[in-house]
Order: sequence, then structure tokens, then C-alpha cells
Amino acid sequence: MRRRRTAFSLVAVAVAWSAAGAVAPVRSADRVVAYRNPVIPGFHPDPSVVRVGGDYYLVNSSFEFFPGVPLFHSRDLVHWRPLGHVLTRDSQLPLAKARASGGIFAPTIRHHDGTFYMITTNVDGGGSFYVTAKDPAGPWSEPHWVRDQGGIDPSLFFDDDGTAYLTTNGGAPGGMGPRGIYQSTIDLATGKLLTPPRHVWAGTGGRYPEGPHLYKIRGRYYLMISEGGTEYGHMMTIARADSPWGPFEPCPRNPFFTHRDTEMDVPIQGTGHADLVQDHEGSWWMVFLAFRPVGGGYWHHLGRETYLAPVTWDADGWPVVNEGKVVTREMTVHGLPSAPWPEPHVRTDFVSPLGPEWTYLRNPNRTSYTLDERPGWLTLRGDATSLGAAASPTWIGRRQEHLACEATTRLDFVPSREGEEAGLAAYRSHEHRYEIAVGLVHGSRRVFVRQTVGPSLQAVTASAPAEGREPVVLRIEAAPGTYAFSFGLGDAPRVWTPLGTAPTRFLSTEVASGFTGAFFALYATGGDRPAESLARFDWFEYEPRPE
Ligand code: 6LW
Repeated sequence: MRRRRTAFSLVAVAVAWSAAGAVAPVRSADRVVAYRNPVIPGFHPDPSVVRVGGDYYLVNSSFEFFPGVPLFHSRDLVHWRPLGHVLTRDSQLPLAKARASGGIFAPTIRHHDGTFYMITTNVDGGGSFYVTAKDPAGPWSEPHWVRDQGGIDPSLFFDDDGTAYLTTNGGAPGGMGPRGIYQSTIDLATGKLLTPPRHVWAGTGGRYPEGPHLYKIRGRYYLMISEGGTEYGHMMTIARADSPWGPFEPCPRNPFFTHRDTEMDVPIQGTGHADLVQDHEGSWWMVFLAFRPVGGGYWHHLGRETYLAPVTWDADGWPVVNEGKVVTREMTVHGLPSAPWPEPHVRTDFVSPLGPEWTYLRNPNRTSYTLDERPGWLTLRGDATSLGAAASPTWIGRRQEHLACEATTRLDFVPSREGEEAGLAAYRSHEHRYEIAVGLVHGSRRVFVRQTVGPSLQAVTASAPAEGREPVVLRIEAAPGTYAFSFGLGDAPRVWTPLGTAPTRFLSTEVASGFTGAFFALYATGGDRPAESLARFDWFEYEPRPE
């Protein structure tokens, strides 16, 4: 097999470690593989990854959405199948007070002595906590709250002697102390700290030193963090020491990985918040978040996504990401044999239980959602919560994962009065959303499009009559820069009535702020009081389109 020059250096380094007994024989370093970034598209930020044998598990942050902390499984680091969520019970995930982009911040997943640990912070409900499981598919334990160390982005590291280190961004005792990364040792049976949090590194001077992870690699302790903020200046820095407590010597090439200051022809921006993993054949990788601006400007609306890049080590033992080149959408690297999963389905028919892609806003009122009321249909009961509330309206959504795609649903809904409505939303937050919906206007049923751009601007931008009681098919066609709305009648409409377009930009992070991304959601509301009419959805389709 033809090998690129860089492969030789990786083989040389890896064989040297192998001689020291640290790694398995190298094979992924010899195999050329191609893959596409992002490896987990759509709103999947702050990835953390752990390897157990030949299996890889990855978690993301989830903010005000329920269930919390999406969990993925892979055998090649490239193809990830959703396993569900780590936080599936209200008792693990109180979100009643969660602001938009509050709730669950960056998680870390680790495995030690047969137990999985996921540690994160609920910034609007109790602070940092961890849960444990023997099987990553669950069940996961009730939270163990970490009372004595504040901050965010908690990470765990198990040293060879079994000592567990808790590393956070901030978290100085009493909230006082220099900014940067704090660390303690923790008794994971009780959640009690064994040593007070100690400041271990301030980073290299970039703003927001955060997302720390501690590793032991070839006998030395590496502390990897993000700096620069989770925007266009995002960067990865690293330092190492002979002790987990430091003193940490920074890598002379810091930031050792960043896309900051690249021109906008680099389609992947904001790279940071990473985790390292060594594959079961000995090669190293980094998962990290990044985003894809669209429209030639600084707007991205899908949120921060999960990317993968290979890592090698230079002669001085510092990491090199993707041979020092920018990370691209199409990657050709040396890696593990391809292990794809079945393609996700396009149509959800609401016959079987909902798949892991379906998500609620904050803790849902379970009685508002049922597959039993009319078998084969999802029935939603609108209550007195509108989509404009930072609360839990009757809303069930899935992430928009592709810049070009279509979301379509068939809705059987005859509103009883004005104010009752049900439909399909392109949703970023309660203040940044578009919906195509069915409602009653002066006694007549209509399909309308409403656009909400910030707290003070809302308009119904188009509407058309839909008299009678026949189900309607609602459609949102997403292109990178626009959403186009239309509806039709019948099960497979031949005639579509267009109801205008809206810019994707107004759902972008740069406009809406925050840490999340766009969803397509089915919803129902009674406006200011519970709805009398039920909204029944026959099916929902999500289909990627060529960009
Ligand atoms: C997260 C912080 C960050 O806690 O954004 O990109 C914050 N990095 O580390 C929310 O995702």
C-alpha cells in the first residue's frame, strides 16, 4: 500500500511507544480511509469521547433540551449511531428554570474499572454532577452532586493508582481566585472532594480558558483546554507536567490547533472544545466542535457540530492535528476500517416508539404527547404555553443536521377557536423561530407562516385558506440561506401552495446568540388556555438534499 510520508513518522513514534508497552501494534496508521466532516452534524457541541476495547462512546451538551446529553456509539470514530441520551429522567435533569442555552453545559465521558462516568453542569439547576452506568445504553444513576467545586466543563481523569482528578473551568474555593483551570481529587463513591480545588493553569492568555481534559500520555500529564471563546477565535492549547498538579509547561506551538484568522473560504470555523482518544490500533484522534457559516458572512444556524481529525506527536512529544493543516469537510487520512451503521430513516410513521432523535423543550408534560390516542399518529395536546415562552410548550423536535434538507409532516387538526394552533416550526429559541401552522382566523381555518426575530419583532408573513377538515401537509424546504414554506392537501400532495421564505440567518448564533442550533419541531398550543382540539400528526419526514 502506498503510504504518505507522514505515516512513516507516526509509525515510528507509535512503534517506539509500543516498545515501551504503551500501545497495541499499529494498523490504523497504515490504512488510508476517507470520511466526511462533521462526523455528527447539527447541534452536537462540546464532544467528549471514550474508548472501551474497540467501542467508542461520545456525548454532547444539550442545554434546555430533554432528554439531556445525547450519546453516540462508533467502531471507527467516523460513523456514529445514536444510542439515546444519558439524562432521561426528570430527577436527573431539572430544567424548569433553564434559560435558552442554559441547562446542561459541556459533559465529559470516561470509563474506569467497568463503570462509565458522565460529568457535566446544570447551570440552572444544581451545578456540577456525575452519573454512572455499567452499560452506556443505560440505565444511568441518579446524580451525584459535586458541592465543593464550582465552575463549568468538569472533567474526570483516573490515574494509574485509581485516584480520580476533577478538573474544571473556574471553581475556586469561595469563588475567589485567578481565572483558569482548577483541579481537585474526588471520592467518586460520595462526590466529596478529597483535596480543595487548586488553580493549575491559566492557559496562554486567551479569553475563557475552558473545556479542560487531563490525560496521562507516555508517563506525562497533559492538560488540554480551549481558549478564545466558542466563536471565530476558538483555539486549542495544551501544557504538560510530570505531576497532575503541574507546574504545567505550555506547548511552544500553542495554540496547537485553531482555525481562527482563516479566510471565509475555510468552511469550518470556530474549532475548539476537544477531547483526545487513542484508537484500538494505536493511532490518536481528536474530536472537537466547529461550525459552518453560510451566505458568505458570519452566520451559522445549525449550531456547533462534532468533527474528527487525526493527531500525531512531534519529536518533542506535542500533538499535531491533521498534519498541521486546516481540517476539511472531505478528509483522507490513515485510520480504522470503515464500520458504518444503517442509514437513518426518512419517515417517522408514529407506529413504533419515538427514536432517539426526538427531543422536548425542558421537562415535558408527558400527558400532552401520545401515540395511543389514534394508533399510528402522534397526538399533541396544546396547553396554555405558547412557543414564545421560555418554558415547556407542547413541542417535540429533531435537530436540523444538513444545510439543505426538507422537513414535512401531515397534520390532522381542526382548531376549535382562535388562538389554538398546531404546526411545524424551524426553531432556534423561543425568540428566534419560524412556524408554518394551522389556525382559525375570523372563523375560517387557515395555514399561515409566522416569523419571530428577537423579543420585539413578530409577523404573520403569509397565509392561505384551508377550509374544511381535511388533513394538511406542511413543508419546510431548507437551503443554506433560506427556509421556504409550503403546504398541500391529501397524503402526497401534487399541488403545493407556497407561503414565502425566511432567511436562515435570523436563526443563527450570531443573531440569536447562545449555544444551541436549529430544530424542526411539531407543536400545538391553545394560546392563553388549554386547547380543546387535539393535533394529530400522521407522519414526519426529514430528508437531506444536495447542497
Ligand atoms: C461550554 C464551553 C464552551 O461549557 O461553550 O465551546 C460552553 N465551549 O466550554 C457551552 O457549550
